[in-house]
Amino acid sequence: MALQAATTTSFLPSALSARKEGAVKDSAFLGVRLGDGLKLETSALGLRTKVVTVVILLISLDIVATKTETLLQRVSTSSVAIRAQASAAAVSSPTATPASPSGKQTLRKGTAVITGASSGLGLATAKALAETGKWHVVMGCRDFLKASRAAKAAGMEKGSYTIVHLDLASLDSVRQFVGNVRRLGMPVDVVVCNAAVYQPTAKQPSFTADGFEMSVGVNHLGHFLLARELLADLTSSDYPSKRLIIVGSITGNTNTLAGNVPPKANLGDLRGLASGLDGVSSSAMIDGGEFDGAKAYKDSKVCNMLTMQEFHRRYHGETGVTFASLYPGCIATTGLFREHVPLFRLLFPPFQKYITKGYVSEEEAGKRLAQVVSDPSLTKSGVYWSWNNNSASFENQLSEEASDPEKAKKVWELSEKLVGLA
Ligand code: NDP
Ligand code: PMR
Repeated sequence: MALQAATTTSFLPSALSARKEGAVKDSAFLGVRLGDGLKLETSALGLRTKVVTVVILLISLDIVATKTETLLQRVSTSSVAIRAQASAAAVSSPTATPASPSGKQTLRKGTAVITGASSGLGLATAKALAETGKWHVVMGCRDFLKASRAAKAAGMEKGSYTIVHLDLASLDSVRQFVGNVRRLGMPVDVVVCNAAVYQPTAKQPSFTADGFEMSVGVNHLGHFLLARELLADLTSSDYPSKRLIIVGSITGNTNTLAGNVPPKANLGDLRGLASGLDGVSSSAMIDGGEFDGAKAYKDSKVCNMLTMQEFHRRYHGETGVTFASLYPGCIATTGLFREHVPLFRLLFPPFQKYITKGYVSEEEAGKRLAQVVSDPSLTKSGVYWSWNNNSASFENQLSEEASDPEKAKKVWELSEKLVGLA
């Protein structure tokens, strides 16, 4: 059920939300007020010492992590010229469901395109939707074999999904993906922009095939082009509730405690984005500052949430498509944290489970995103959904920056130029 945030402060999860940007000035961590309307509630006051130790550990880890040379693979501009190939498997074209004995035509199977469906939230959502028997899932993935194994391991029925190659780190690949999806001959009823990379330990930026800093290139610009291209397909779908969903996050919202953990998201005056984020003639960061992998991720999430709203303003009236974003909860076990130091990966899930209480399993998060895809009560457009501790959805409030219409317009226009749409 959808609940309005305005009436449900007490429904907010421990994943804290605040009404006003200025409400976090006097923030402190545990069991104390963080200014008007922003409070971290924890019943673990007796555990204060342990809690403080874990917090200090996490903070130190983060500092250590940012100071540690990343050992992980760097993707150089030249090495990412991966050609997209249509790798469709198990195609089953959804058709209109025959009339029921009562003579009423029931809803045909919907088709949902989900990017990054080879693990974590994307896979859990694909599984949740496929299991209903009401959805065919097109899984847009960069690693076909991984996606295929993941779908099988998740128990997804052959015929309930199609894997199509998509590397969001290449605009060519995005365009080919769109062509390949069209060639499947299925309608496109829902698109979920879910894939993401997070590079908190990277000392230096890495770049997409088109020369954009990787986090913003994949999480925002690749999806921006994909969503713009597939909007035409959504518009022409005859499905009763067509939706475009762009996954956001609490950490991009500075009206929350999580969003105030440094480095904070801040797009500044967009000078880096305006110059192409190439790290050569311009900074690799949207605000034009020094490269910081964690900030680049959070900035990309702000772009995701702004883009959803700009889509809503420009196209909801004309197309009837519902545009939405969400924070599914802290899914602390996913591959998103693969580049973080091992100790962080060990401590982060219990920290989120027992201290912030913001933790959700991949399965639960998948059900939440599946709700945004298909629940008849979540048809409102322009909304950023969150869930309270009873797993009830509510319309959440975005930070000042993540809901700034002027910034959304500028991000849109600059992104259009970068991906070759303007
Ligand atoms: P995962 O790392 O498990 O999933 C990310 C997916 O994105 C993977 O399938 C990955 O593919 C794919 N991907 C990465 N780079 C590319 C690329 N260049 N082209 C195509 N696909 C790519 O992380 P999560 O499931 O946690 O993240 C999913 C979404 O949820 C993200 O948008 C994230 O920002 C958001 N989110 C996550 C939260 C969390 O606590 N985990 C909280 C709030 C939001 P591959 O399998 O090949 O690596
Ligand atoms: Mg957080 C209610 C408190 C809360 C919530 C819901 C999250 C979610 N985090 C919270 C609080 C804190 N975090 C506090 C108090 C700290 C300091 C100890 C803290 C630290 C922290 C780190 C170092 N948190 C992190 C990191 C990461 O590297 C993660 C990140 O920022 O990824 C971008 C992260 C996250 N915390 C969350 C969520 C959902 C994330 C990761 C995923 C994301 O936003 O997509």
